[in-house]
Amino acid sequence: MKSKIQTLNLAIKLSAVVGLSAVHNKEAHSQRPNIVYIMSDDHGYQSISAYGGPLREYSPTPNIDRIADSGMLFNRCLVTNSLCGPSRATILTGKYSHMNGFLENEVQEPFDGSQETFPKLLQKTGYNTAIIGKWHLGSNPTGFNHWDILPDQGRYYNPEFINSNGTYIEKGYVTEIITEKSIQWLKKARESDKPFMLLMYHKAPHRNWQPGPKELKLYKNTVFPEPSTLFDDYSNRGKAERDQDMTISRTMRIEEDVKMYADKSKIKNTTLRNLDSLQLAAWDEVYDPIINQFKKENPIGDVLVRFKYQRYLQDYLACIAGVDKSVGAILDFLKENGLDKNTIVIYTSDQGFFLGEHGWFDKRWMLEQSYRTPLLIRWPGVIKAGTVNNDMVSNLDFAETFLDIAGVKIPSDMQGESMVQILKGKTSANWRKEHYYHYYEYPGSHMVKRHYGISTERYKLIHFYYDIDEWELFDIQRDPLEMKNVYNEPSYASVKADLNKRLDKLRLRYKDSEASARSFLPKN
Ligand code: SGN
Ligand code: CA
Repeated sequence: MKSKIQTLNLAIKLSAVVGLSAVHNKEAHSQRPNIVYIMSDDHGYQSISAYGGPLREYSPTPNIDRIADSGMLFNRCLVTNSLCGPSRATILTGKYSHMNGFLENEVQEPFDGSQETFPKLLQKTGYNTAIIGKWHLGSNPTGFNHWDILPDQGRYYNPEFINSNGTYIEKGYVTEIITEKSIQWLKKARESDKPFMLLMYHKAPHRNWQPGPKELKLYKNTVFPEPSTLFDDYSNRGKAERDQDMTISRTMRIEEDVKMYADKSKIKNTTLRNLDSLQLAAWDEVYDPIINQFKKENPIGDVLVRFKYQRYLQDYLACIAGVDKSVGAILDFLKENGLDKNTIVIYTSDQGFFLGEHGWFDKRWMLEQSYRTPLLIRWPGVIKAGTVNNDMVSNLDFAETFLDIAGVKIPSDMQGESMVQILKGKTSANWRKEHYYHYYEYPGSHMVKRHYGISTERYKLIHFYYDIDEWELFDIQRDPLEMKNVYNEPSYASVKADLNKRLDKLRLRYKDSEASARSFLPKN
């Protein structure tokens, strides 16, 4: 009700000056579009029903799907470095990690916030800008009229926030809090004549996948289909696949990840310590029966892997259900407040995620599930509703796209491309046909070896370096599950030679090289 009154007030205020029909015209045409960019943390495209995978019947995402229905769904949005901080730094700067200086999360200097970013440029040219949620770049945000962020990874329950006044705690569940804060900010932003740009960055569904109070029970009895590669033995591939530490069987922790806590009296040593007694009671009501059953059955071997996989998906997808509701709340707010027509809504994740494929969770690889991130964009009047796009786009392109949308000059040292022509349904003939990738965080969590590579529509050529020197080539057309390295097969000799040349050219183009990679190696 309140929102309708506000809409009316605004309309009356403006109609006094220009007349009511002109208001609509003014709002639709002369105002630069608002941008609401929603990003979750570790959301694999496999768990968005609009992407059509086998999970869609079990855990639909009706609100994220609304963006696909009214906008464009991207099938090949690729990241430059599949990890939280580096992806966020690339999105802000429009540059690869070696150019913006943020290569990995763990031994990283904070993000250098003095460099050029798209929020700064939007702010300078008249946008009201905000970041709310998980920032994860070490330094405080720059280029925002308003910022209210989680420190580091943030907590699911009763999280701390940091804003320009300092650190404080909010009671409740993080996805709901970030949504509410965003709506409060949008309410103020709509009162101003300035166009706005909001980055709403969710923490969910990041590990350890703690669902919100409203979603706790959602999937507790659901049995999800298993990926065909759940029991991958990594044959036909190299050391990198064999030596990682990210398997459901070995790496996933039975207590903190799967929530089968053996002794609840030790809760102060776990990530459940932040729940208050009511939140904990609601939690126990759901998990205690599962724990009891688990203790009784005491599964081992493959049965235990299957059990862990099911528990993982139940919690992960319940987190997604919370994010999906958040997207719905934002779309509803925009519509109810007459902002939907002139606001571009983007939904994406900082990277993809393994949901049991290759027996894994987590990300980091230039392999499909972590390299490819979901991207859905709604822009009424520009994007044709219900479009599916297969062009090779990248999180490297986001900064330039937003600047282009806002009519702001794009700095010449940004390394992506504006996607505006693609959004208009007019992909240019020389749009990229190959994409460059470089991952650095090793040694580190999950022990995925450093690698860089090139992907084309059909192939991926990957070089693992640092403590090994191994190459892998995947023929995605013949081997979509990426189970067989064909690098040493004679029949691929010419493909390999061609990709090698193109990889060299990409490295030159983006100013990456062995020397630059070496300069980022740990010094000891
Ligand atoms: C934590 C997680 C890892 C995860 C990294 C990076 N471990 O270290 O599983 O890969 O974050 O995630 S946990 O025990 O703390 O959950 S990222 O999204 O920030 O890149
Ligand atoms: Ca992430």
